[in-house]
Parts: sequence; structure tokens; C-alpha cells
Amino acid sequence: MSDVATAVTTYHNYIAGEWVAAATGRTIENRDPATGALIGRFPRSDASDVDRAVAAATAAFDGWRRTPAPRRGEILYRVGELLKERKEEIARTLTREMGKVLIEARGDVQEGIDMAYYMAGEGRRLFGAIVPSELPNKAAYGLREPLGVVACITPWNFPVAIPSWKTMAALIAGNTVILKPASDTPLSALKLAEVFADAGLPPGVLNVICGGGADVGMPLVRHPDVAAISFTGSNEVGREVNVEAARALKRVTLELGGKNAIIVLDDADLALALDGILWSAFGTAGQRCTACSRLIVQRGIRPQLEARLLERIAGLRLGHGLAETTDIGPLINAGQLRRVHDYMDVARADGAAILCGGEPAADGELARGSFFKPTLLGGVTAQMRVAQEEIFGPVLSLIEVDSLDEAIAVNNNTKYGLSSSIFTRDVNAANIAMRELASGIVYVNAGTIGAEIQLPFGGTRGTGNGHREAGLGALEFFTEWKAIYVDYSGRLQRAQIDA
Ligand code: UN1
Repeated sequence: MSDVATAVTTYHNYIAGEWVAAATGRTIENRDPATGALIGRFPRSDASDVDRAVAAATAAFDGWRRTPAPRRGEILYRVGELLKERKEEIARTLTREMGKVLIEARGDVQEGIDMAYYMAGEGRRLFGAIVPSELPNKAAYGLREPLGVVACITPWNFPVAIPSWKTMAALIAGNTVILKPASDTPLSALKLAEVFADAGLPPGVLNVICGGGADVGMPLVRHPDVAAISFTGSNEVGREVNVEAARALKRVTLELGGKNAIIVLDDADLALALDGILWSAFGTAGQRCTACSRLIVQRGIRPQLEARLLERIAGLRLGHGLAETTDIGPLINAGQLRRVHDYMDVARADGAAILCGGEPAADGELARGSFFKPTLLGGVTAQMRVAQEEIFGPVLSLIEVDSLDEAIAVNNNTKYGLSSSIFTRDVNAANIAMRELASGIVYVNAGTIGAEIQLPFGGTRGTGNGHREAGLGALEFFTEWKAIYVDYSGRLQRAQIDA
């Protein structure tokens, strides 16, 4: 997969329905993380491109908010249909620029399709509230209204799904949108924009600007004509976004990762638990906010579980995500590879043991990419840094506990609260866990990944700021309430006084 002979495409931003270069003409390279091959050049945009996109979205807002929501929904339905037609092609692009294996890339696009259909249906619901008035001959109801121009700032780990969650919810509610995809995965977002354009979305309603966080993200957050920001990314950047937005009283939703755990009790179905652990810890090379990075195991089952897990990990094959034989693709870039590798020193210094993996994989073809061997750390205790900090790689920490109560306490003892899971056959234990696990998502007898779009997605504590994406939670974020009173009594009726 050499890039020497192939012509390299230069891609453009999507503003006001046109494909345009960055005002400065500057570009950023995007490379395949498995091979280093050049995929294309993308605009290195800055604040002037942001101004242009915000102006386009502002100009489009009145037309879009006045478009009946069922019509908006029909466009989203067509987006779903077109994504379905182009699923394979977009999934392959996604794997090339992000690295995840093809079946997962198809799942990523499928999540966009699911969201398109779900939000298309919302076009005929967008339920408000009709309530009785305390006065006779008076109507009282609440309507959802769009916020205006909203910014969606998205990460590289779900290059189609997360932009879809955010933009589709914003659009069905009548907002116009600026999408800033991660610099590592701009092409998937531009493909999504193409689909929106082909589905008949009017110019300016969705705009996509490529570029970095400092050059594009922050100018968007600060822009006076941007009403709200939906951000998924790191905890550190999320805090900055929140502080900047607070200065202008802007609404912000943050999704900032996790330190998710699977609990395995002594009575668990071991084979099922192993499947769930493998999929959750090493799927997407551990680069999901929902990835399982802590395995909390009851003492009795620990030796057997550990031995069988090591056997299963030894069978995982690293490689290019497009190869059918690959179980684990590369990490997103060399920086992330270094970061994950550095955590091995942290683990050792804290007294954990590296039971397998623990280093980059650089045999043969793998040397060209950012591959890290699937890693199991043993002897981990709840307070160690590897049990507290989000690593975002194929690294799983095994923590032994005595009881369900201890397992729950360990699970809840991190600054994050996105997803947690328990494997047990004991219905009482499962119900106690559902009540006590302090996270936005809880699974019973399934791993920590695989949330479906019709339920709220998000977490407690450091995972975010209390909002939820997807499901109805998304509409709460992207709409504002308007309360309407219609008095048809023909006289002045004073609430609280004449009632
Ligand atoms: C993320 O990692 O940010 O539940 C999103 C899951 C996917 C979404 C993950 N449906 O793992």
C-alpha cells in the first residue's frame, strides 16, 4: 500500500452547500494508521473559515426552522437510505483512516443509519406538552424550539456514528450545524456531508470544517453566533470548552470518556464472560469511551478466568483492519501508541505485573503502523493509576475482589461513570448491581460496549456534564422550551389570583 505512485486527493470543507478550500489554502495530511500511507490532504482551516461557515448556517436557520419537522424528517430518512446504499464504501474509508476492523466500521456506519431513521421518526413526534390551565377557556402548552446555529465537535474513534448522533438530533430539531471532525478522521465526516447533500439538505444547514482544535474548535466555541456546543473528546479539552462556553452562557454537552469495568462473580457463565471481556477490552483496540479497561473478578473464579483469558488473548491477531484475519487494528496514531506504551512504565512503577503484551507490535508489516499488543495487567489495585486513568488502548487491568459489595465499590471508585457490566447468574446480585453501579449505562451478562441509539448515551461524574446523547436525551439538549398560553375567554383572567 505504497502512496508513491498514487495521486493524492486534496479534499475541501463543505460550506453553504459548496466544497471550498481553507481560506489560507493550507492543508493537513491524513494517513492510514496501519501503514502510514497517505489518504489525502484536508483543509487546515482557521477562524476565518469558521466565520464563513457560521455565516452560512445563520443565513440558513430561518428557512430550516420553518421547514415542517416531518419534511426535515424525510430528508433524514433519505440520509439513512443513502448511508445504507453506501455502507460498504464508507466503512472501508473509515477503516483506512481510523484503523478499526471492517466489521466494526460497518457497525459504526450502521449506527449512523439507525440514528437517521430514529430522528426521521422524531420529525413526526418532537413531543411537546399539553397541560391544563388553572383558568377556564384558556389553553396551555409547551413547544420545543431549536437553539440556532450549533457546533458539533467530534472524535476520531467513531468517525460516522458520533457525527451522526450529534448532527441528526440537532437537525431534526431545526438547528443549523457546523461539524468539526477530528483531524485524524476527516474523510468519513466529508462522506457523511456528501450523503446529506445528496439527500437534499438545503445549503448552509450542515457545514463541515476540517482542522485542529485550537484553529477551528475553540473559535467555534467562542463564536458569538454559535448557540450551543456538543463535544466528545478528552476530559482536559472538555473542561476548556465548558469554561469558554460558560463566559457566553452557552449550552454545552460533554462526553469525556470512561474507565469502564466488567465485574465477574464466582457464579458467572465463564465462557460468556470471556467473550464479553475480549470484545469490550480489545475491540476497536480499546479505543472506545465505553471500552472495558478494568476487570473486577471475584476471588474464587479469578485463577481460571485469568488462565483462559491469557489463552484467548494469545489468539488475537493484529493487522490491517481491512484484512479478514484481523482481530485488532492499529491505534490511531504514533502519539497514542507512545501514550499507551508509557502506561506500561506507570503500571510497573505502581507494582502491577504485565501478564501479556505490554509493548508495540512491530513484526514485519506491523512496523509501519501504530500497533500495540493486547495487554493484561495483573495484581492491579483500585487506586493504581492504570485503574484510574483512561488509557484508550488494548490494555486491561485485572483487579481481584472478595464480594459483590467490594466489586461495586471498586467499580464506582473512579472519576468517570460511563458504562459498567456484571456477569452473574444470581438475579439478586444482578438487581443490586443495576441499582448501585454508578454509571450512565449498565449491562447485565454483556460487555461494556454496544449501546443502542434509542436510549440515552452518556455518563456520570467526569464522563460529562449531565446531558445525554442519542434517544430522547438528545432532543432535550438541542431544543429549548417555549410555553404558550391562549386565553379564549374574552376577558382578563389573572393566573394565581382569579383561579
Ligand atoms: C464511544 O466510544 O464514544 O456503545 C461511543 C458503544 C458504541 C458507541 C461508543 N455504540 O460502544
